[in-house]
Amino acid sequence: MKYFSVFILILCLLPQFSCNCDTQQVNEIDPSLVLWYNEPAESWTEALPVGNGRLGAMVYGGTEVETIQFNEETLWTGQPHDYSHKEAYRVLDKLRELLWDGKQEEAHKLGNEKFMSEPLGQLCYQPFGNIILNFPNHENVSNYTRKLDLENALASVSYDLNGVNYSREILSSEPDQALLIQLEASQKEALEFSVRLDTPHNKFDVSVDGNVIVIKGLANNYPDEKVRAGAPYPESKVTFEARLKVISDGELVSKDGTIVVRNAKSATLQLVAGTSFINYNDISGDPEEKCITYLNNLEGKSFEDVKDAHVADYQNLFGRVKLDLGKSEISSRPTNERLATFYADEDPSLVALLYQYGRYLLISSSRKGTQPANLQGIWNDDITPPWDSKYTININAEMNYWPAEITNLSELAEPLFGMVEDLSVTGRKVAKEHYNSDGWVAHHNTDIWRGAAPINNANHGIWISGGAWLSQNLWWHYQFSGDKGFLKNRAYPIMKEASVFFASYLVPDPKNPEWLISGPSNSPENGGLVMGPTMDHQIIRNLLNNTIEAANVLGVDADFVQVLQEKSSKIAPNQIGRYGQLQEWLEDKDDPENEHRHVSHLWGLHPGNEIHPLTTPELAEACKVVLAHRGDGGTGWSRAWKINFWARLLDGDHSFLILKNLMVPSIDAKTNKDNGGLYLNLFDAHPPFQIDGNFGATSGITEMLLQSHLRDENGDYFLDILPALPTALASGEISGIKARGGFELALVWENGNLVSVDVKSLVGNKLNLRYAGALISQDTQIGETYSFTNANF
Ligand code: FUC
Repeated sequence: MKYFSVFILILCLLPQFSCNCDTQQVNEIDPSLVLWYNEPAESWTEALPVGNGRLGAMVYGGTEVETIQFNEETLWTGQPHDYSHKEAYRVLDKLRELLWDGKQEEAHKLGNEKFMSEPLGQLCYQPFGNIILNFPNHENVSNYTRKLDLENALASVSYDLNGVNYSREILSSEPDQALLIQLEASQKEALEFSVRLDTPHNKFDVSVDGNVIVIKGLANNYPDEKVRAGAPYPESKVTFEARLKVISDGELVSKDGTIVVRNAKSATLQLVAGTSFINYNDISGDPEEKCITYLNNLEGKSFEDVKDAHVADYQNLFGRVKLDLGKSEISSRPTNERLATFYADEDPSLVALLYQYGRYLLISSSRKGTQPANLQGIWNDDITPPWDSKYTININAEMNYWPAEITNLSELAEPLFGMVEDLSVTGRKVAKEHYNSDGWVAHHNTDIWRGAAPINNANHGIWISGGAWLSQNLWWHYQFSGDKGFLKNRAYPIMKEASVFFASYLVPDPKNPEWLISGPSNSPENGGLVMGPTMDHQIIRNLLNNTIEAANVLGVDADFVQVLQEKSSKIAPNQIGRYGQLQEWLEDKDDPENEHRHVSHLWGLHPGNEIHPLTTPELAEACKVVLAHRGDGGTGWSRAWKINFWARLLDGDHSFLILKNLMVPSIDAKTNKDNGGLYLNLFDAHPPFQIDGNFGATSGITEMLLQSHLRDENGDYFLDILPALPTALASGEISGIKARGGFELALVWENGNLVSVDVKSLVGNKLNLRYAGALISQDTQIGETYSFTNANF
């Protein structure tokens, strides 16, 4: 089948040949909105993801055996737990002294003995199970395609066998909280298959009740082989249940937990699932009751009913941003073939596809009321997932939400805000026990139980900026929406309490006593425990300044504002070292050979806003030196971050070069080695799969087209249009992207030049539109759109 299809496709692409086999179907595909393949997935990272924020699935598209691996986002090992280490603060001063005395190893030892989370690690996210469909004798099929349609959030499979077309559509509906699979044959009574459920957990039970398969069980304990020495890991207490209902015009027979469907033309499978999780502190929910409620809600609804509601709900989010970067004949090839040659052909519609895929993945993994997208979004088939598939908050979880505001998916950040609110509670305990301080603090990782204490090892776990960094997302939400209610009731209380912590935590630097510094902490995962890593200072400065501004907007806490102003102004400044590099630490000790994946000290360039080629040209140059040292590669998320860095440095071509470095097939076809890049389903590879790189890429492409993080002397934002347009994306259009100050933009550009820009004012702020060095400033009215052409600049 494989070679036949490729052959036909090659013929169809040659202008002198035309065939009406696959061509019509292929031509109908918008290459910037559809992933498609002419073979089933062989591995999990070839399968196609669907999700409703809570319930995710990976569709393999097999013909004889179809596996749909699924997840429910609250199925984690463990149970509610307080990770703080009682009275750890007793060694805090000693840790600082050791570091000041240059005794880092002793500091690590003491930190590991007396300062770490209990237990030493956090818990992990779990797979739920598999829907397994068997289609007897569906071997030598023809005209096979499987697709993921990003415009409608639908996965589908279609093939022919013995003159019959077999198709299926799979969706995960948010309005109906269910995964649906619709199976169709083009002829009466031609559809025959069996369906069953399984799960990788040890304790479970499967039964069939009429046309419903029921699976229930208990989450496995945290995997033994990953347990770290020290305090025991909490036992798993989360229970789960899934129900799969089969509705068909054919005959249904059940046996041994399997339902067989025969002589059918169509069948609808409805999967619902739930766990006992209610919130990080409460797992007293009833999964059976949840499943029954979900299934009752589906009663009387056809697949088309559910699909219509699903598509309408999804498009309300997805349809807000349209991106057209142009396409060519090669764009119509299957996604795996496009990826294989992208580095050479730079097909711009594949860039648009990756961009929209990031938005699709965020919509599918983060909805109001759900958990935030974890390291793998919601998609995980592994009982021992990489890094536990939890939340690393020294870059990864924040990166997941970089596209939310700028790509007009603002409400999808809500789960992150919810997590930060929880962390401000658990982190208050950690501030008390570990620092004898008020306010709240979170270290470099968290899990569904909202662990906030330092984990793993003192050398990277003791890092105090997790909560401060996460607070930036709440501030952004205000900057983009102008929503003062949100600022007052949600963002400010969090930011204020995080600032309360830092107001007492910062200490004078013995060498420069007028400077306040952070520590013990580390520059994420590079160089071990230190006093005064640059990144901490940039993040804390950002937090304190945002908190000051928020208090002023709200007209509250004048005295506290004064304290913060004084603290903020004393935080150690960015420094340029002997190679002209921005220093990662207080001391000038950077190693130009070090290609470490974290480029933490460029935080002030992105996602911060204190370094910019226009306002701080020397520091911007120093960032370029750092990027030259670190190189153009790195893990998936590291490449994604560098796309954003270079866009912020206004170098579109370098930004695009890194995008190309990210858009390579992760697995080398010859050696089978996994080098990082993209898997065939366009999931980003750390390696292994980690979703942050997808979200970071979508953010980086947006930063090439629009930036809004600089402000004039009155605090109004500059909207920089096409600030880092790559040569390879010389012509295109985008609509629906957002800027700080409450603006929605549509841009058209051609041959590297702006053609037109429409700006809708959503809040009524002053507009400062900048393009190619020229500035247009004017007042705006809420709801009005202002249009400009190139000639206006
Ligand atoms: C941080 C990174 C790793 C990985 C992990 C999940 O620890 O340094 O590269 O992304 O998070």
